[in-house]
Formats: sequence, structure tokens, C-alpha cells
Amino acid sequence: MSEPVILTAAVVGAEVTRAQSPHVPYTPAEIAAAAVDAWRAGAAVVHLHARWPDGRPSQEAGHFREIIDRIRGAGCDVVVQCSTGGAVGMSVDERLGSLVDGAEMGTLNLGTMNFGDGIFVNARPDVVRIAARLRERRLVPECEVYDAGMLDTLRWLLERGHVAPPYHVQLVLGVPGGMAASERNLRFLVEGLPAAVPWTAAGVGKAQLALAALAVKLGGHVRVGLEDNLYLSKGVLAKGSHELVEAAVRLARAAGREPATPRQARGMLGMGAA
Ligand code: KMH
Ligand code: ZN
Repeated sequence: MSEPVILTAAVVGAEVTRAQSPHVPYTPAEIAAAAVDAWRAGAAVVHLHARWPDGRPSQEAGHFREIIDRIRGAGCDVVVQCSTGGAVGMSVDERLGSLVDGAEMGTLNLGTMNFGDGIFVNARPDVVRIAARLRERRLVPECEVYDAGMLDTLRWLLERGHVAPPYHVQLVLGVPGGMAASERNLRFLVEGLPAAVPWTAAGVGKAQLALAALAVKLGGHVRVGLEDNLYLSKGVLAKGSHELVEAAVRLARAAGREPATPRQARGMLGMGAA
């Protein structure tokens, strides 16, 4: 039996706007509904950001609490992962606001980079500090890798105990400023991963589903959703992240792999059964 695929839905992010797609959720109620729809479609993990009602990115604890309460209130057992990346320009203190009770995983961005026209600052002491907060709160870190050197930073963190199993790696390809979403780049990064670590690929932009298919083939897991890509196919907006999850389920099954349940995902990520 092939290993199930953990599908992560990144339902909003910090960058996409309603001017680009009317389907981008903003309020906690909309973001929670998008997460529940993605779970119903087959997502085992939701990667959460929050927004102010006017769409500006938010790392307010109250927004994250409300989103998580609404998700659980809908009877949804999806794994909840909160972003500590927030948006370009936020301080580390602000970014840490997302790590509220009820979070199970938190992201750990492994380096500073150009991010579109902005600079996403993750100085090494900031990374160490966020890693320490994740450990204190017993959250499984998802290490976000956008470029090859960040795998060396991961090794540095592991050698010093700042990150220790269980942890997860997210290979985010296609951010302008990071590595492009190409087959060659994904294969190169996968070859350089520490042994036995579970990994996911997130393709940003139009390569999202092609990169997902490659990740499934290489034995990895998949992230899709409006944070990274607004389109189901050329010129066709996805009506929500759930449509992208449905597409990922189809391509996983075509390769002989079933979508993992949240319970299976918790086991595979070293979190034990729910
Ligand atoms: N919004 C990006 C600047 C994460 O969620 O940890 C960072 C980001 C990564 O989305
Ligand atoms: Zn994010």
C-alpha cells in the first residue's frame, strides 16, 4: 500500500486580495468556512493566516482563536497549523501572535529573502527565537524552505537542538525571490533533505498542481490553496481552496495514493492520534 498523501490547504495567506479573486476569505468566519470546506474536500492540515475585515494581514491572537473555535465548532478535526511568517514587514513579536491555544503546528521560516518586491526578514536569531517558542508551546514546527541554503540552516538548527523531531519540511517553490517551481529544483531539494523527514511541496502560482503531481510521485505531500494560487486552470479562478484540494485528491488517486485523514496525518507527523 502506498503511503497516504497529507494534503495541506493554505486558504488565505497574507498577500492575495479580493481585487484578484472574489473568493479570497477575509473575516475569521470566512477563513474558518474555507478551512472546513477544504477539510471536507480531503485536506488533513490547514495552514492559517488571518486578516482584518478590510483584508489587511493580521497576526492578532483574537482572530486566530476565533478561526480555530469556528473550525472545531463545525465538528472539523483538521490539523491546525498557524503561520508565524505573517506578512512582509511585520515584527517577530507581531508574527508570534498567531500561536494561540488550539494550534498544533507552527511555521518556521528558515531565512531572509526577497519576497516579491519586499524583503521577508528571518535573521538567524529570529529563527532561533521562533523555534524556541514553538518548542515551549509543544507545537510541531513546519520548516519553510524557499531556497537551497535554507536546508543548510535547517541542518544548523538540528545540530544545535533548536529544531528536533518531530518536525516537518515545506518546500515552497515559485515565490519571486526564491527558487522557481521547477521539477529540477524540487528534485534537488528533496535529495538534500535530512533522512526520513516528512516533506510537502507548495508550488506558488500556475505551477501549483504540476508541482503537486510531482511531489506525489516523489513520495512527498502536497500543499494547495488560494494563498499560493488563485486559479484552477488557465483563466479559471478557483471558487475556493476546496476546489484546489479536490484537484489534488484526483491527482493523488491517479498516482495510487489516498488522501490522509487528519488522524493519519497526526501519526505521520509524529503528533500521535488526536
Ligand atoms: N506571507 C509570507 C511573507 C508562513 O506562513 O510562515 C510568509 C508566509 C510564510 O506566508
Ligand atoms: Zn503562509
